[in-house]
Amino acid sequence: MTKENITSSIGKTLDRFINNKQSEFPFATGELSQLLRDIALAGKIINRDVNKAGLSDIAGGHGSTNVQGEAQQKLDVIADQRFVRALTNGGEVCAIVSEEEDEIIHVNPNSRYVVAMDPLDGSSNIDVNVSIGTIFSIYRRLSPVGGPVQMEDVLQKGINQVASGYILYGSSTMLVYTTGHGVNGFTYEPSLGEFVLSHENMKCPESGTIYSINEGAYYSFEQSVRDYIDYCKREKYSARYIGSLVSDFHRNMLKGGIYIYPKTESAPNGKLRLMYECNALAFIAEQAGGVATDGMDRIMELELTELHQRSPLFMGSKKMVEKAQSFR
Ligand code: AHM
Ligand code: MG
Repeated sequence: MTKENITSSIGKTLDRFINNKQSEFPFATGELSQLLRDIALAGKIINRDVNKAGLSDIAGGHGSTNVQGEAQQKLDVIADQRFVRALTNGGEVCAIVSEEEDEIIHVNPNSRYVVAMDPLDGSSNIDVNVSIGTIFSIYRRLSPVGGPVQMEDVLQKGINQVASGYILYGSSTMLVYTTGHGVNGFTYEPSLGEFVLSHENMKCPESGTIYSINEGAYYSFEQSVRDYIDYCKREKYSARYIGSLVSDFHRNMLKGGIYIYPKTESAPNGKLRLMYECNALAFIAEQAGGVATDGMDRIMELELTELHQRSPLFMGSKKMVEKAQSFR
């Protein structure tokens, strides 16, 4: 074993990693650490559900729509319930905003943290055994602890996030998170029931050759986006689009690439939700050395005026996002 192997933290469990990190902050109270553990627990439960979806009666449509009018899958609804239950029982959050719920869910008024999440992203892939993910974002409330949660506690800019992350249910299950001190990834070891550190201090290459966009909508994109796609083709880049944001983002972060969900004719503000999709992943992207914009401005500095607000998203390797924006 080399010295490098011995000093690396690879193989450490998520619990131990979180504990060690907490002790690096002298006044940490442990609430955020516990909250991250609660999220990991919900992730394990959803992982179990996702893995046996084809065998139990939880695949397919739920017959309902969410606040944005999108058809909900049974697993969307189950994942939402799992998270809300885990975070409610954990007691570390005062409010939850979920893609699947119209309004703020008020939880423990004596807690300091707000969680925004997409419990199961990539709805169109749930039924067909393709990778899907959970996305989460954590804020500290602005109003005093003990009182009712206010809209201002929830509608905070992405730069106020204290932590964010995602769980990817892929060929293996991974939890990736940041608290603003780099990005670390943990692979789930099912026989141990533990997330184990596998990707320490993840970094997004400055440039790459993968572009991820739903090219089927080419003719409803702005001319500048079409021009960038044409550029990618001339450069013989690889087109890779899973249609699950977490999976497309994760691959591009590891290999170097760009993910784009621009404005379209039918979605003039883009499709993705600013709070719990764009901001959450933008924090990870930036912490890994990447970039996230709406095609012009930094995602994490955009004003929020409503819970389920949408935004265009250009995210990934720094030089690729800059190049895409140069066609404007
Ligand atoms: P969802 O939250 O309803 O699952 O929608 C978000 C998903 C992203 O994961 C994915 O990148 C995108 O929608 C795909 O949309 P499209 O099918 O328009 O390409
Ligand atoms: Mg989503």
